[in-house]
Amino acid sequence: MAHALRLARRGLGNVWPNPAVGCVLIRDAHVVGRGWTQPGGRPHAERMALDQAGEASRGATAYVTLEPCAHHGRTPPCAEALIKAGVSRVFSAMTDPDPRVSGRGHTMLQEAGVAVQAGLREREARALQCGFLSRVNRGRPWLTLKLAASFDGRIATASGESQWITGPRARAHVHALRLSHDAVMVGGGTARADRPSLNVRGFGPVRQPVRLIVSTQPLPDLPAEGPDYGPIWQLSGDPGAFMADLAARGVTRVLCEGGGVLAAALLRAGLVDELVGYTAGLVMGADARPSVGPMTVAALADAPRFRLIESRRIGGDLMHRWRATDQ
Ligand code: AOF
Ligand code: ZN
Repeated sequence: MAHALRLARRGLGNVWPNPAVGCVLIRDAHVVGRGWTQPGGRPHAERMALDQAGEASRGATAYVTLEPCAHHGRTPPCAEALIKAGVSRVFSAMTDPDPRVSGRGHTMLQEAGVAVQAGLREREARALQCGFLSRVNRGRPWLTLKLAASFDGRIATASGESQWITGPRARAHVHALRLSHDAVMVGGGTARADRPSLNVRGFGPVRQPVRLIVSTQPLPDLPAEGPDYGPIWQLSGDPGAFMADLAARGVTRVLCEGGGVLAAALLRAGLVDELVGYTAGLVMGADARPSVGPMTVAALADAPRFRLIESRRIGGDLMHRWRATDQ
């Protein structure tokens, strides 16, 4: 299952609106098939693993990071495919919250005589599936807020100079972070001032994230959609409402890259699930621009709280990740 979880991770950011699932087929202590959800969400992980295994799937054990699906989409359900292929045992990490599945996949397998054990490494599977779970259960995408700033939390000098605060290694890491999200979001001010590319570079041909710009003003001229750029969607109004709208359009994971005004609005609305900070060894002082704009926090108890989940050195900078305390 650990192997299946690692395979599943490959789909993050390029399988929306579907979850990123991994599947490993074992027979006689050998891996006979490995699969993960393909770009765009299809084929599903199990289909890929079964195709790889061919006849070797007969009598095999499947490790799947999500309950195999039970609904008829463009292709037959994975539960049925596993049964037909003669898989004799299925370990799944968690039940699929999609109302078309939600337990039916496990039941279908059991009724066909396949031994099913659900809940293996469930905590890790849920953490990996946070975007899909958020879309289905909360009706909004998972939101990661990334801030690259000086030691004292500043993102530009008073005159607006911001290139570069963090080093090349940290900036390359941001591209990997973008790659694992369905969409990359910035505020209108940042879009006009910095003209950020909001694309993924350095990973070969990939499914580019949707570019999201939060602004009521007309957008600046930005590169057209193509192999190097995702589509552009303009958003405005109440953050809770546009986040719900994004989920309705299938988006499961959003990475917001500022600026300070948008970051403050998202934090104030309690919409930020994860913070990713890149902190540089540079001090700019209170007259420089802050990474988060005014939030009018009256008491410390009203400030959104996060718990540290990872910290490490990247090049000459510090990368740190934090989860909202309710996540
Ligand atoms: C699986 N394996 O790899 C994935 C699953 O639109 P469809 O027909 O592709 O179905 C999407 C639903 O299938 C999705 O909402 C989720 O319930 C499940 N995703 N299931 O067995 C997979 N990605
Ligand atoms: Zn399926």
